[in-house]
Amino acid sequence: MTSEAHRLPDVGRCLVMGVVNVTPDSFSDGGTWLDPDKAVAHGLELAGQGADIIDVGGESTRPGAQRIPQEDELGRVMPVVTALAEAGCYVSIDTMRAEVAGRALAAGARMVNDVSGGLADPEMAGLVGAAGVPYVVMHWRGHSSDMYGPATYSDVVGEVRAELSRRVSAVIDAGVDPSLIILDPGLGFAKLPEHNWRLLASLDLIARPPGYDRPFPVLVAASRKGFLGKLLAGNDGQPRPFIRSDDATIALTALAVAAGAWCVRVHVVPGNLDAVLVATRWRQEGLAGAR
Ligand code: PMM
Repeated sequence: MTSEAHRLPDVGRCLVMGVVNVTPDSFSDGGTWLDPDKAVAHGLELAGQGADIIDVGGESTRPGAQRIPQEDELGRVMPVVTALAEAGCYVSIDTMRAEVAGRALAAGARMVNDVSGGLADPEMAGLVGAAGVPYVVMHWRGHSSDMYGPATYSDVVGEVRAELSRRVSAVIDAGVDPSLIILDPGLGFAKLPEHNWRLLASLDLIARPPGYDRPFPVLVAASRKGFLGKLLAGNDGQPRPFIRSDDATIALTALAVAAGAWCVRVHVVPGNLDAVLVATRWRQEGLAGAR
């Protein structure tokens, strides 16, 4: 283990995580990158466009999705993780399974992105702790087969913060270094559009779950999500198709960075990277003015 493995990536601005979904059914790009060669080429393209991290996932979490066998997930992600890591990319493995995370880390992945925040697999936090790699802990209330059943909140920000606080404490108890934890409000996961918007307007609070004074880095993954399509619905009330919500994603990236996001997870890099650069500069000036 090198000391590099024990630090969060830092490029002096919000990081851009490019998405490579090696799945037949992810909601915006399902099927496009299922072929390993195409997935690798896409990851290299995202990296070439300036993505700091390439997030490789093999299990769709679209609303209603059923779990897939572990062997299928491994078969999808391993060739892609291996090739991208060999090419020098900083690879994050998007999985809820400790076995998949462990195999991906052994193949050169350097970060674990777990949408279940350690809830789906009791072995995950211990594995990540032992590996000493950054760990994205997302707010999650259950598998995507019932995405909106648990989307009931009387105070979404308070409840998400409290539930994240419990996950942070559990993963630290399992051996994860607190300085390697990244929090994610889990937009769309057991969240209706009004919940997503309220959480986005409260990123500073998400960074500080109860019991923790030091803010955690926050990852925002709004790219192409259904709540953007709903906001952009035409006069007929039909949601805008995912593929046409990239400009709205870019707008949201700028706002999230200005609000202090540490990383944005996006499907399209160039416009989002520009938004990150603009908003980082804007934020620096605001922080300098406040001193
Ligand atoms: N959403 C998806 C997949 N992975 N990871 C994190 N940390 N946060 C998310 O909100 C998240 C994720 C589903 O979206 P996709 O189908 O566009 O990948």
